[in-house]
Order: sequence, then structure tokens, then C-alpha cells
Amino acid sequence: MSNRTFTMIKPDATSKGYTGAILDEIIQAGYSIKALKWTKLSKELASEFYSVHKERGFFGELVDYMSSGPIIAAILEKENAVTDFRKLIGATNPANAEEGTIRKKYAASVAENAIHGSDSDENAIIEGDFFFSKLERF
Ligand code: 3AN
Repeated sequence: MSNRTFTMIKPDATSKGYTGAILDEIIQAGYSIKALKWTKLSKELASEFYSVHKERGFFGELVDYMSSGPIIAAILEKENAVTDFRKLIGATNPANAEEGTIRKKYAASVAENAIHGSDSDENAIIEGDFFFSKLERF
């Protein structure tokens, strides 16, 4: 099992000034940052990143939103990284997220849900490789 996951702090959270608080929660939860980037996705790159969802009704909305402002992308390391991170961020819809989770505290809605976390070790590698070269990981 891999001990790495990939995350993005999404445009709603960066625009509301939650970047520092969310990064602090991640570090306090025991993750070490292996790669970190402040960037903005074009519509093309957002479509590519979320291509697995291209048949879903919300795909256009998702691409518009994810390319609407800057994001933080990061590779994180900890034992059991993928599963524990999904617990830390909470349910996709913040209305269903448990108290204390990042989405419960910082997410506005299912579409603007503050943070992404990879759903498998395999996707963590694919998503990390999408954003970071070998020279950008430490
Ligand atoms: P998660 O990010 O929790 O793994 P997914 O993979 O089902 O959730 O969805 C990917 C992203 O698509 C979500 N983070 C959210 O931004 C968006 N999304 C999911 N469901 C909806 C929906 N019903 N309406 C709008 N956007 C959605």
C-alpha cells in the first residue's frame, strides 16, 4: 500500500482565505508535504483531470468551477494516507460530512466542496503525476 495521497484546495476555499487554515489542519493531522503548488487550471486541464466524470450531469459545472480561480495542489505522505485523508475531509456533500471534518468546516456545497482527496492509491499516483515533475517532490 502506498503512503501518499494527492489533494487540491479548491477555488471556493482559496478565494475565501481558508488556504492557511486547511493546510494547517492537514499538517496537524500528521501529513508531511512532499510537493506543493499554487496554480490555476485552464478549462482544458480541468476537463482532463476530471475526465472520469465526463458523462456525469455536473461535468460542465465542475470544469467551470475548478478553472474559476487559483488552487493549491499537493502530494501528502502519512501511513494509510488515502483512507485517512478521506476521513479528514469528510463526505463529498458537506451537508453529510461529519463534525470536525474539513468539508464540514469550510465547504459551501456539493459542487464547491473546498478540497479534493484521491480515492485510491492508484489515483493518488496519477493525480500527483498530473501536477508535479520529479524535480518538484521532496
Ligand atoms: P469526491 O471529490 O468526494 O471523491 P466525486 O469523485 O464523486 O467526489 O466527485 C468529484 C467532484 O465533483 C466533487 N469533489 C465535487 O466537486 C463534484 N461533484 C460531485 N457531485 C456533484 C454534484 N452532484 N453536483 C455538482 N458537483 C458535484
